[in-house]
Formats: sequence, C-alpha cells, structure tokens
Amino acid sequence: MGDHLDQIRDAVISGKHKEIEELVKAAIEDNVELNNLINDAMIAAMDVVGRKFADGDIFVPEMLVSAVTMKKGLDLIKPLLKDEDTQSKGTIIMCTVKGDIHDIGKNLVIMMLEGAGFTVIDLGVDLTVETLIQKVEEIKPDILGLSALLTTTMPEMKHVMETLGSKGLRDTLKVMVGGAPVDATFAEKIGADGYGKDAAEAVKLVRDFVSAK
Ligand code: B12
Repeated sequence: MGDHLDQIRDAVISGKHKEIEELVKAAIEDNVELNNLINDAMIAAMDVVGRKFADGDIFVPEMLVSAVTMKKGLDLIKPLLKDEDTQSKGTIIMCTVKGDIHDIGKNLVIMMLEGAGFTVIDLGVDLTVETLIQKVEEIKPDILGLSALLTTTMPEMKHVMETLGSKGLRDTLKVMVGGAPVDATFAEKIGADGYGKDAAEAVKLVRDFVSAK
C-alpha cells in the first residue's frame, strides 16, 4: 500500500505526467483507499511542490507540470466517487475568484460534492464578480463556493460578499469559502457562512447548510 502512495507522491512531485495514469490504475486495482490516494499521495505531493517553489528550488513551469500530473491522476479517481443516488440534494455554484487561476483544490471539492449527490455548476477560474452575480441571479443556487489560493486574491472574496449583499442576494444563498490562505476567522470577517479546510469539510458544510434549510 505504502509503495503505491510513495510512487504516486513522487510522480506528482517530479511531474511524471506520462507515468501517473499507470501508477494510479495499479493503486486502484490493489484497492488502495481513494481518500489516501488523494490526501496522502497527491495533496501531500502538492505541499512539497509548494515548499520547493517557495524555497526557489523549482519555478512556475515545474509547478505546472506537477499540476497537470495531479489532474491526470484525479481524472481517473473522479468516476469512482459518484453517488448511485441520482436525485440531486441541492445546487452549488463553485468558482475561483478573479485574479486567481488555481483550480485543483476547487475541482477536488467539486468531485467530492458531486460524489455526495449534489449538482455542481463550475464557473471556472479568474471569475469576475459581474459574471458571478449574473449566474447567481440566473441559476439561483442553494450554495456558492469561492476558492482562492493567493493572499492577493483574498480581498476579492470580500468584494464578492459585499456585492452579493448590495444586490440583495444573501437572503437564501449560503456562501462557503476555502483555499490554502483562507481560514475560519477570515470567513467570519467577510460575512461568509462557512469555511472548509478541505474537500471533506466542504461536503460536511454543504450537508449542514442543506439540512438547516
Ligand atoms: C499547482 C500550483 C500552481 C499552478 C496551478 C495550476 C492549477 N490548474 O491549479 C500554477 C503553476 C498555474 C500556479 C501559478 C501561480 N502560483 Co501557485 N501554487 C501551486 C501549488 C504548488 C499547489 C496548489 C494546489 O493545487 N494544491 C492542492 C490542492 C488540492 O489544495 P488546495 O488548492 O489548497 O485545495 C484544498 C483546500 O484548500 C480546500 N479548498 C480549496 N478551494 C476551496 C473552496 C471551498 C469553497 C472550500 C470549502 C474548500 C476549498 O479543499 C481543497 C481540497 O482539499 C501551491 C502550493 C500549495 N501547497 O498550495 C502554489 C501557490 C498557491 N502558488 C503560489 C504563487 C505565488 C503562484 C504564482 C503567483 C506564481 C507566479 N510567479 O506566477 C502564480 C499565480 C497565478 C494566478 N494568477 O493565479 C503561492 C501563493 C503564495 C501566496 N501566499 O499568495 C503558493 C502557495 C506557492 C508558494 N509556496 O509560494 N500555481
């Protein structure tokens, strides 16, 4: 088991995008827990990649190849997370805020939410508040999830919250925020309804929001 996880973690760290699919398939065949695959191999790898980047040992191109490698691995796991129950439990809009193009974490949250039976509309990355408001008015989701990975894009979350409020869109809409630089204190400060540290917490938050309705 440990071997699979070590190999996958190393493959993501060193950006072995041609080998990752074989490694993930082999781990799945050997019944390695999907949670372990995601958390202990892939996310753990991204933490190492982030540290190497911060230390100046690698640069954006290497970080990007690691991201591509992780995405290829996640694509194989995605179909295995699907809930058999086809009745949607609620609608969620997810996006990464303006100025930020990180989407691996957002996509992982989406995978887990869909797996738990929710309908998720992914509005992508670098999303302007104007487009977001337009979509919220059109789709009327139960929940909005905002992701930010840069300290410089955290203020955009505040901007989104203020704009939703000024448009009178906060009465029925629950908002959750997440991403590495965000925490519960920040979420509270900007008036969001919740913060999730990871995809599992996002699912728990959403379940709580829906059951409180
Ligand atoms: C991969 C990566 C990239 C890739 C992104 C590819 C992609 N498609 O996403 C590329 C190469 C494009 C990139 C670019 C940049 N990056 Co970058 N990147 C990373 C890296 C290594 C990993 C991020 C990641 O995918 N983590 C794995 C996922 C699964 O974790 P996650 O995103 O945190 O998501 C989890 C939780 O946070 C939570 N979550 C996330 N979103 C949400 C939303 C909700 C609602 C909820 C409830 C939960 C939730 O659940 C997720 C699953 O568990 C991080 C380092 C790190 N460890 O975070 C740096 C990092 C975020 N990048 C950084 C920087 C500086 C940049 C650049 C500015 C570099 C540059 N000079 O150009 C650009 C910015 C471009 C832009 N405008 O956005 C810095 C940010 C520093 C800071 N404090 O702001 C970091 C921290 C690296 C570092 N240590 O310096 N990056």
